[in-house]
Amino acid sequence: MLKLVSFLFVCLLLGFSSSANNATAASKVNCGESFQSKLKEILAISQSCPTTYYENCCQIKQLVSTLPSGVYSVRHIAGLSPFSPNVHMLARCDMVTDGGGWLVIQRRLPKGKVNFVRKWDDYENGFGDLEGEFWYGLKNIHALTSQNDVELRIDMIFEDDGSNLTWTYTTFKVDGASTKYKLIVGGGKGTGRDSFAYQNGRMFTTIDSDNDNYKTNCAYLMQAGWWYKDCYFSNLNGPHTGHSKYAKLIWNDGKTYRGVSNVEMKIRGKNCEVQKTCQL
Ligand SMILES: [Ca+2]
Repeated sequence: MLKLVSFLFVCLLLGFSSSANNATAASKVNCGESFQSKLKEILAISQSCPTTYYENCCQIKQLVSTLPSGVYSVRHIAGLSPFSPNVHMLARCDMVTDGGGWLVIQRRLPKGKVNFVRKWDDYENGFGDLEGEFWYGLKNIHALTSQNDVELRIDMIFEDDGSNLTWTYTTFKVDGASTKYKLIVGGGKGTGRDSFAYQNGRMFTTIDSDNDNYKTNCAYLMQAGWWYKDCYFSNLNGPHTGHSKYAKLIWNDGKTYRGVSNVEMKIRGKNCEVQKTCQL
């Protein structure tokens, strides 16, 4: 009985925090210390309440600006996937970079152990570990980019000298299954060659679904799934250790192909305002 009462209490609080969880209500949030601490507790157990969710990483960031990057529950967007164990969707949120509120759709870490040489079904539904390396799934990325106008940010670290590179895009959409999840990307800003926009307009290709322009299958040649043309200037799902110079995790900076150790691809709604409404 006590368990039930506390469950209902938490759900009630969740309902409150959720209803307050939008851009207009964010400024009314009570920023008292006890509320903040209760909110953190609520976020941690939010999966217990089947009817409440946070829309996206931006809204969580707006609610409590000091929450760290990590895995949170967000709105259920595209049916069952490895990242939606129940009615909630799990997502990795970057709460720090450029004001935070980013939902991470792809992540690679140095010497990561997740196999990215996968077939169509895996790339469609998503795979990996949100605490480590993962691909969020074409279905999910399509849903997220068709519900809302988003910007895309790609942060990379190069293997050779540990330097950073960031590219941002004002247009990013992944079309639906009927077009093989065609990539629509534009408005790139960064340094050197825009090696992601080169793939603009291309369909997704995996080792078992060849939708690229090349005479054979680029995914098989380059050991990943990607929006290959004939074939690429970027291969961010490639293996850390490739069987050739090009069949690996790589980015062309305008001068040469460079191995990449870390990547995060992340999206944020253009209407996301991440001004700090609450401070602990
Ligand atoms: Ca081909």
